Amino acid sequence: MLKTYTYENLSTEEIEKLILRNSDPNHSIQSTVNDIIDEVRINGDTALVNYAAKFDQVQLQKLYLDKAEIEELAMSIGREQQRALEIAFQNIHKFHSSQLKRERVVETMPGVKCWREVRPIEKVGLYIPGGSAVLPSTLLMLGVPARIAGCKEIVVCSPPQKNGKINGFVAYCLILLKIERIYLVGGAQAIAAMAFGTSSIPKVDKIFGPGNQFVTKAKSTIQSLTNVSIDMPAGPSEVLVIADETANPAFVAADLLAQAEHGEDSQAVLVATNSDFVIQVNAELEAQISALPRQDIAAKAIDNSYAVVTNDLRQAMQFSNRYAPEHLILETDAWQTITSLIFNAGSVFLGHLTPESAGDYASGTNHTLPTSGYARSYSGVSVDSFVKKITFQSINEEGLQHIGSTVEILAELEGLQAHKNAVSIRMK
Ligand code: HSO
Ligand code: ZN
Repeated sequence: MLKTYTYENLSTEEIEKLILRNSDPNHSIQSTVNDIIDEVRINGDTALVNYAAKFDQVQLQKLYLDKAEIEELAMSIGREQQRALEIAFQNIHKFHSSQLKRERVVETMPGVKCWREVRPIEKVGLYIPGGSAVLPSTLLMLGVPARIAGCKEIVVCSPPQKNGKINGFVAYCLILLKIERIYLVGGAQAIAAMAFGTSSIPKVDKIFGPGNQFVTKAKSTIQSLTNVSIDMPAGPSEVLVIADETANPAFVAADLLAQAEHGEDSQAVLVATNSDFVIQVNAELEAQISALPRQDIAAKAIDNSYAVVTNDLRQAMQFSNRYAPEHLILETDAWQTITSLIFNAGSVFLGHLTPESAGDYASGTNHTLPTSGYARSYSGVSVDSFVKKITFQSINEEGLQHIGSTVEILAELEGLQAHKNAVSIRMK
C-alpha cells in the first residue's frame, strides 16, 4: 500500500525530504567504488578477472566474446523475439535519425561568418546492466544513437552470465548494431576499465548507460579523476504518475508496478487529484502484484514509494516539477491542458493509452534518462549525446574592417595587448 500525503499539509521541508532519493548518507558506496577503481587502474585485466570470479561467480578465460561467439548466441533466440527486437531497432532508429540537423551559417557582420558543425565522439563506451534483469533494450537505446552519430569505436561492457557468456537477446542486438565484440565486465569495474583502459579493454572518451548505485557512483567518480565524460548520473529508475478522476486505477497500478519491478530501490509516485482514487489504486496494486514473478522486488519498491493528493492538476504538476521525475505519465483526459506546465521531466507519456513500457522498449524515444532529480538540468540520451558541435568562423577583409576596432577596444580594456596586436597587425 502506498503511504499517502496531502499536498497542502506538507511543509517545504517535508516536500524536500519526500523528493530526495539516491543518497549515500555514510559514503559506503563511494568507498567501495573508490577501491574498485584503484584496483582496476593498477591491475587492469587481472582485477577484472578477479571481480568476475567474486561478483559474477565465473572464471573467465578471456574478457570478451567475438563475432562468431556472438552470432552463435544470437541464433539461440526465437524468430518472434528477433522480430520484436528488429521493430524496436527500426523505431528507435527512425526517431533518432531526425535528431541530426545541419545548422546554417550566420553572418554576424558583413564578412564575419560563424557556424557549427557536428562531429562524432570517436570512442564511446556503453554499459549494459545485467544484474537481476538483463536489458537488451538498453543496448539498442545506446547503440542506435551511437551508430547514427557515426562514432568510430563502440565499446560494449556487460556482466557475464555464470556460463561466461551473454544472453542471446543482447547478442542479437549486437548483430543489429553491427558491433562485433562485447566485453564481459560489469559493475563499477566496467566503468573503471573503460575510463582507464586495460590490455583487453580500450579506453574511451565518454561512457554511457544506466546501472545500480555502484555503477552510477563509479561514473561520477571517474569523471572527476580522468578526462572521460559521462552521459548523466542515471540511478535507480523512477516514475511519477499524475491521475485525475478520468483515470483507470488498474492502468495506473500497472504502470506503478512496471516501475517497481525494476529494483528494490526504484520509486513509483502517484499524484492524484482525489484520495478515493488512491484507495482504488491501492486495491489494484494488491490484486496485480501477487501475479508478478518479481513481486518481492516490486513490493520493496512500493514500500519505498508514496502517493500525494492534490486539489487539482495544476497543483499535481507543481509537485511533479519539484520531484523532476525520470518518467512522467499523465493519466487524465485533460493532458493537453497541462503539458505546457511541465518544466522538469526526463520523458513524458500522455493519456490513458500511453504506458511507459512503450517508451522503455519500442516506440522510438530513448529510455536512458536522468533520475534522482537530475531532470531539472539534464536531458535524456539522444544523438546529441554522441557528438560534439564544433564552432567555425571565417573573416574576410570586409569582415576585419567591420569587427577589428571592437576587438581592439575590448582587448585594451582587458589589458591584453597581444590580443589587440593580433588584430591590428592584420588591419595595417
Ligand atoms: N525503465 C527503464 C528502461 C527499461 N525498462 C528497460 C525495461 N527495460 C529506465 O528508463
Ligand atoms: Zn522500465
